[in-house]
Amino acid sequence: MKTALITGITGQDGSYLSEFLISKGYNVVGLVRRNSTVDQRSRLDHLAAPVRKKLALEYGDLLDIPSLVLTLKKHRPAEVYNLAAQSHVKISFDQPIFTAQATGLGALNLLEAIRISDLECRFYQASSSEMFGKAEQSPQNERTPFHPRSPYGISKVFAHWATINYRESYGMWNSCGILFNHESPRRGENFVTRKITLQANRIAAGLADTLYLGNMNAKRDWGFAGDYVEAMWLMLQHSKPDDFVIATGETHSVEEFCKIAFGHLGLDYKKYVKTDQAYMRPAEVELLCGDAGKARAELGWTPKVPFPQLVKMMVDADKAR
Ligand code: NAP
Ligand code: G4F
Repeated sequence: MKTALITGITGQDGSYLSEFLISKGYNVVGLVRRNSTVDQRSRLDHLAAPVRKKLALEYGDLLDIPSLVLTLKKHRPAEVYNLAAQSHVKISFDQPIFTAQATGLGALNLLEAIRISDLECRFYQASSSEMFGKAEQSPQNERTPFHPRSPYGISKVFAHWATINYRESYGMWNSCGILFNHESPRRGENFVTRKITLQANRIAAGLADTLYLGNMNAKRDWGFAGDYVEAMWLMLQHSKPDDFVIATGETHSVEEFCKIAFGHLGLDYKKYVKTDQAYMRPAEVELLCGDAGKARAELGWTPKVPFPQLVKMMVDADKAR
């Protein structure tokens, strides 16, 4: 029975990946930060017994190397998925140093911890389409140059190259998944998709009357998180470590997302959505669209949930809540 370590297990992707790996028979170990409440584990609550027996949580932090070494030595995982990060792009402008430490240096800390522990494992780094930023070409693939536009983006570029450098320098089995935006009913409430599906429901229920957004013209390649965690696992089952773009190949604006979400509740978004400068970014990524041809050809991965279905799934889940 294989053991996998997931950093960032309390996040959106961590919860889907845990479920996925447990369904494949893995024992899953998750790194959790100390918090004044245990609320941050709500995305794992549904993993009740007997599945829960396959899940162990260890206190630790990417900024605390001894906690990483201790966890690695205790569990000797065959696979390590580094999903932990300060992952909010706008907030990275408010906390650039912390973001660089957690999202950038954190990955290097984990790579060093693996090296120090003399652990032979396969390592997955959660790289991001934000690294393309002001992209020179569309769609973006594994050969597209990076032009990050935020402290988050530059931190992910650092972590990405650190992962590749440790592969090239020390022969470590390291793969980077360059994932485009992926969403779900478990998405954090201050990312644009979930912010829209939550507030559209509040408006439909008569509990609110306005949704304030930033740049509604921004376009993203949005897929379903459940599909994307399968790609992470496939990368670590591949015959060699490598880097892959994971995307749907379609791009849609924030405004289009609003139209479908409000429309699904029988509302015209134009009556309720207003722009507010507070949600604009100092530098914006205007358009992302990924070419996942390499993942399709080499991993056999394809996305399953189309865009309108994803939006409706999120609206319905918030309605039920
Ligand atoms: P998320 O919901 O924001 O989860 C982030 C996770 O990282 C949380 O579990 C958080 O713990 C943990 N974390 C933050 N700082 C940490 C630290 N210093 N030490 C240990 N844990 C720490 O993110 P997500 O959407 O699941 O994304 C997973 C990963 O994929 C992230 O690295 C993200 O940058 C990357 N990514 C995401 C997307 C996307 O569209 N979702 C696309 C490309 C790449 P707490 O719960 O304690 O805060
Ligand atoms: O939902 P967002 O905050 O996601 P963003 O910035 O694309 O980042 C997400 O995807 C990345 C992959 O490319 C991940 F690496 C990253 O960790 C994160 O998961 O914003 C999407 C777009 C942006 O252009 C933003 O300016 O929506 C625009 N937007 C417009 N109004 C807004 C808002 N974004 C947020 N969060 N809140 C708004 O009110």
